[in-house]
Formats: sequence, structure tokens, C-alpha cells
Amino acid sequence: MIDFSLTDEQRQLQQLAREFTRREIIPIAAEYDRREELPWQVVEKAFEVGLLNLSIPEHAGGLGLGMLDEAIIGEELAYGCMGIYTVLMASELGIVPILVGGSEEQQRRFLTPLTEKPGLAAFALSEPDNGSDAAAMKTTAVLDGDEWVINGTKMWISNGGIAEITVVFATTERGGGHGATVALVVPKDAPGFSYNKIKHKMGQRASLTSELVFENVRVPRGNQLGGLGDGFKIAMKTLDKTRIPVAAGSVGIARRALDESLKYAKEREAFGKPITSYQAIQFKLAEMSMGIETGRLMTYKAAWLVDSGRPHASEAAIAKAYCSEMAFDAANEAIQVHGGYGYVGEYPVEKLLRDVKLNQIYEGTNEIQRLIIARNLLR
Ligand code: COS
Repeated sequence: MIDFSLTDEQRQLQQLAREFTRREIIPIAAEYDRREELPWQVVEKAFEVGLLNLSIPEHAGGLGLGMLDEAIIGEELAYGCMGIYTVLMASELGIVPILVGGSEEQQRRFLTPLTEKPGLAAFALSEPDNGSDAAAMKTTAVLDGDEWVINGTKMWISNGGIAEITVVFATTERGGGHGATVALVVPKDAPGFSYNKIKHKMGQRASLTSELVFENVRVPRGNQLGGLGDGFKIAMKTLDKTRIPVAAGSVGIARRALDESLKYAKEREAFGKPITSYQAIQFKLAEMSMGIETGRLMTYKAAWLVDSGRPHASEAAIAKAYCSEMAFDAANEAIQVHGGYGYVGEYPVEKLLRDVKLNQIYEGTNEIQRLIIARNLLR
């Protein structure tokens, strides 16, 4: 039996997120993008209303929301600003490996504090020289008695340096491949742990992206998630889930592109008539709508697979790649509908295009998504 209706609870979550976006995100999005600054007050307010760190399970004091709930909320938040949404989404990305690889005791120890006051998590896999080839990581972790000693540099880390906890993936033997990897939880204040903010990003400038530096950073062995050699697989299993919120955010961007285009096109006249009377414009609006509906269905399906414990790697990859490309096209066409006005910051559409470009790159490039889909087909 297929049912496309949301539950009452999901409709309430959607309404809550929509209202939050309207009140707290849309009014400040352009300014924080210009300032390249993370609006911390949004994190605090999201915490207050219950929109932060949604996947923390009940046994660790959280709401334990499912992936479909997250997707519904994510679409709404990204409608307001993909950069601000990334701050909240990247925190979930830092939480999921602890759910995937951590014991119940570790989940309580690391995640309960995030339910007690506003705070973020982060996920550190990519490095200056390794992005797509994640197993080639060079950051090392060496056991010294009962402590891991971490050395190396991580790159492109959302919430990097300001997150209360960061899940860091490291190798116990350089060149040892995926079998020599380990996942370690590093607290913000660990001595030897520092960060540098990456500036002048094209878009998503209200989210903090950092380079992380580890110089003899020591964490107890009890901060290791899973077993020795499990790091890579924990990272992969995490990304198989967290690509769905990227897809949901992309749908939100596309919906915003459509709404802005509709609003502008109804007001703008050319050759004596509103431009909505021309098929050249109508077809662009129709294309956007087709993409949004299709992308949302795929996102919901992938989320439903996660929530029902079924295999979901390929569907998450399809949703992520499809939606980010669909939303890129929608944002691009929204600029076209706006003409010259779309190319300047006075209207929000140029920001949509700058922001959505990253959705094709982070949490695995869309080329990697195609690789995952193809491998699943050929297996
Ligand atoms: N879930 C569980 N296990 C997985 C897995 C998954 N999704 N993907 C791979 N594995 C396992 C494999 O089964 C294999 O295990 P065994 O040796 O026990 O058989 C092991 O991990 C190695 O897998 P594989 O040989 O496929 O690894 P590759 O080095 O070829 O890498 C890709 C695979 C390219 C898919 C991986 O490196 C990747 O996803 N890269 C992108 C990283 C990324 O998304 N970065 C973004 C960072 S967050 S902004």
C-alpha cells in the first residue's frame, strides 16, 4: 500500500520549520552571506524550538527523529538559506557516525550534552589531498597506552573548530587503505586541535567551513567508534544516510527558485504583457515544478528506506545527485527569468545558484554518486 500523505506530527514539524524559516532565516540570510559569518543566534533559536540535532536518540536525551522527518524539515530550512541549513545539517552529519558506530554508552556520553544546550557536531573525513578517495587519508592515529595520538590536517569541514565534538577519521598505517582506518571523537577543547576558517567561498557563506589541524591531539581509547579498521566503513554508512538531507535541501532551493520566479514573472511586463503569458517563461516554471515534484518523491523514498531499515545507498545517491542538479538548473533558470535583475544581489536568485553549486560537490561529488549507483547496478 502506498500512501503519500504526511502524518499529523510530520505536518506539524513542516509547519514549525516553515515558520522558523520565515521568521529567523529569510530576514537575515543575505546579510550573513555578505558578511561570511555564521549566525549563531539561529543555532540557539533552532535549539529552543526543537529543530537542532534531531537524530539524537531518546536514550541519549534527544528526539530521535527519523530521516523522513529530517527531509521534511530540511526542505523548509534550505528554502530560506542553504548556508544556514548546512550548519544544522552538518551537525547531523557529525552525529550519525556516533549512531552508526558508537555504543549506547558513547551515544549518551557524546550526544546528551548536545541536547542540554545549543551546540554542534562535525564530521572530518576530507583532507587537502584526498576528497573522493577517502581511504587514502593521511591523518594518522597512533596508540600510546590508552590514548590515541592524532596528527594531520582535515579540509572543507563544515562547523569545523566550533563544533563541541568532531568525528575524525584517521589511518593507523599510512597507505594501509580502508582496513587501517579508525573513527575517533575529538572534543573542541582538545590540546593541539586548531582550525582555520576558509574564506571567500562562492556560496553558502553563512556556514563555517574550516581546515582542521591536529598536532599530537590525544583522546582516550574510549573515544574510538567501532573497532580498529572500521573507520572507513563508518564514514561510508554515515554518508549513505546523510546524502538524503542534501537532496532535501536541494528541493528547498528549487522551490525557492520557482516561487521567486513566479513572483517576479507575474509582475514583470514585456511587449505590453506580463511575461507569464509567454510560453518561454511558462515552460521554465513548468520544468522547475517537474523537477521539484520528482526530486521530492525520490528524497522521500530514500528516507523511507532508511527509516524502515532497508538498503538505501543507491537511492540516497540518486536523490542527492538528481536533486542537486535539478536545483542547480532551477536556480539558473530563475536568474534567466529575472534577466539582468537576477544577476545582481537585489533579488535572492543569484545567491541560490551560488549556494546550490556546493550541493553537487559535498558529501561526495555527483560523480562519486554515479559511481555508487553504477557499482550497485553491476554487483
Ligand atoms: N557501506 C558499507 N561498507 C562499504 C560501503 C558502504 N556504503 N562502501 C564501501 N564499503 C566497504 C566495502 O564493502 C569494502 O569492504 P571489504 O573490504 O570488507 O569488502 C570497503 O568498504 C572498501 O570499499 P571500496 O573498495 O568500494 O572502497 P573504495 O576505496 O573503492 O571507495 C568510494 C569507494 C569511492 C565510494 C568512497 O571512497 C567514497 O564514497 N568517496 C567519497 C567520499 C565522500 O563522500 N566524501 C565527502 C566527505 S563529507 S563532505
